[in-house]
Amino acid sequence: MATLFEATLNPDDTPYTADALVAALAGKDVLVSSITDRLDAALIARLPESVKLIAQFGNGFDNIDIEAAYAAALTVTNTPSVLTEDTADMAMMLMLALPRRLVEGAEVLPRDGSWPGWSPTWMLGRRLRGKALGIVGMGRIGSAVAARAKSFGLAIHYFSRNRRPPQLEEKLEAIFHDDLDEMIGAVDILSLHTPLTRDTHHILSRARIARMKPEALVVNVSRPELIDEDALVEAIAAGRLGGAALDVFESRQGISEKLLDLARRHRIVLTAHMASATLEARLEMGETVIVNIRAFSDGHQPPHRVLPEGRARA
Ligand code: 8YV
Repeated sequence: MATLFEATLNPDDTPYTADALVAALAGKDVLVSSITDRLDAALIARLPESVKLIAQFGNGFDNIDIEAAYAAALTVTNTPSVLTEDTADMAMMLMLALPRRLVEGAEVLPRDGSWPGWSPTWMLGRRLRGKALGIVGMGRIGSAVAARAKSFGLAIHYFSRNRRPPQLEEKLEAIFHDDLDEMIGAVDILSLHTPLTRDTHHILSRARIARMKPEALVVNVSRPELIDEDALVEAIAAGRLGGAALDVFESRQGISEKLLDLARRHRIVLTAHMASATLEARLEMGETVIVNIRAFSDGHQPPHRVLPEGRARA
């Protein structure tokens, strides 16, 4: 981007405050944002008039008030597809990590080499094959997770706003549920792949957590706000739920002590919002941002335009 455009970079990766962002955008045409930039209606109202495009470096765009941007005649784009496979890999890794005690197994080895050796009941976990996986949101990432999970011998169940075509269901042997509550009560692992919207905030609510099987696991590589985290932590701590593997969790006030405690006790696996963090994905995300900017600045509809809910693409 620095080669192609007159780019002003945020060199130390510390998210800008609203004031600093507005100041940095004086006279600029494009804002390349990421998930750490909160572009709410108030911030959008303060953007300099020169700014016409918000080119998000990311698939998710819940940090942007899309309605407000649209009303202000700003174009918003994102970078879908290029991080699908890496994110699905991470979901699969987390799905295996808890039942197969991956983190515990890596930590238990004494650093001084004094490990006494193997025994038949050493590090017993639980088998993944034969379990039922419930996918919430069968979009690109959800489908990529389902394809992997099928080859690991999991039975695929899904809940999605729109039922997927029969060819896909057949390929994945996926069972569609139009009732999320009912699916939640039937699966051993629940993996969340829906974007964060007004409708999906706390989609895994306290009431739904209470419906889960007592040994069930929750996997989340999407957004923390999809889960009522207090309810999740309480259920796991009380032994009413098997555990959780979370790449995303509430951290605005620091990671909660209760969450950390369950992680120390290996009831929860926590990773550092890294599901799409491969060199390949980051480069392709950058390329996609450039394609969006180029198309827009040449007067074309950028390929990855994001519109408010219910508005068809022009
Ligand atoms: C990235 C993500 O961390 O794309 C997303 O929606 O959550 C992550 O893959 C993010 O894109 C950085 O802006």
